Amino acid sequence: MVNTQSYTDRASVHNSAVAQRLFRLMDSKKTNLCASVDVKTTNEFLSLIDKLGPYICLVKTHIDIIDDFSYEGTIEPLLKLAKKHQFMIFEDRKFADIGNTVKSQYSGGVYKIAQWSDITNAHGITGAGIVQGLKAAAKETTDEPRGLLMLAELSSKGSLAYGEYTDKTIEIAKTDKEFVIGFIAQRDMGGSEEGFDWIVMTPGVGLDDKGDALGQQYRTVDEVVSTGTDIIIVGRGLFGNGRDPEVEGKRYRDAGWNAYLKKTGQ
Ligand code: S5P
Repeated sequence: MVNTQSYTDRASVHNSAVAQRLFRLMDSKKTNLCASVDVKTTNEFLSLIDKLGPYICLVKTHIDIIDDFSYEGTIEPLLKLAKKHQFMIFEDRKFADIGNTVKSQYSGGVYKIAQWSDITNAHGITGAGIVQGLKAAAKETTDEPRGLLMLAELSSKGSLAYGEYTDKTIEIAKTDKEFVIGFIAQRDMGGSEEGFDWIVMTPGVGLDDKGDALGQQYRTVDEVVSTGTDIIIVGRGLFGNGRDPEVEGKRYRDAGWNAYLKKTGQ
């Protein structure tokens, strides 16, 4: 059953400090829009985020596609923008290895994701050790709260993540309901029936396009929110094809918020 409680009500009962903060932020800024900023240079990245900042609750990064990445040049200004505009950060790393390996990948290397990203995500393919490994890395790296999303379903054509795979990924999520805050999925994952409160974030959202040439498939904001999405993830719909990120940011923010008000009967 789709969760029809308000974000604020959910904030007051959630086990995770990351989820509480996110829900409160969404209600205070009146937005459930996550901007996916897949661009190649630090300049483009920061200038896009500065423009989209007022309309979003979350920025989703693929930090490894930035050609001129540096911690000082890319991450420090990103953290300043997060303060200025009040949004949280989600590195879409899609971890998919054994616990011991993801532990090092999350905390170390060039990107040091656990230091700066509030939320990250992982595939269930290797089993529940991935949750334990990532949680251990978060605890060793920082005192700030961190949250994990499990990839239960994907938006792309021919994805193998459905049926039993999705069900088993939900079982993995249940192994730690403080660290795992929800799913990347296309619909409600049954949280509210079972006493869990999963946050469902959905990519593959577009108001103008049906998909791309490489298997991406888009659904509309109303479609995804009415079937259980809490946060809409939009990338090229906001800035691709010469689109104006300020115009589109406002448009997707309003569409997402109106769909949420409709779903929760407010
Ligand atoms: O199922 C998925 C999961 C993810 S995280 N489908 C996706 O498209 N994504 C990510 O969402 C993808 O990696 C990309 O960063 C973003 C979608 O971007 P868009 O430009 O197609 O909106």
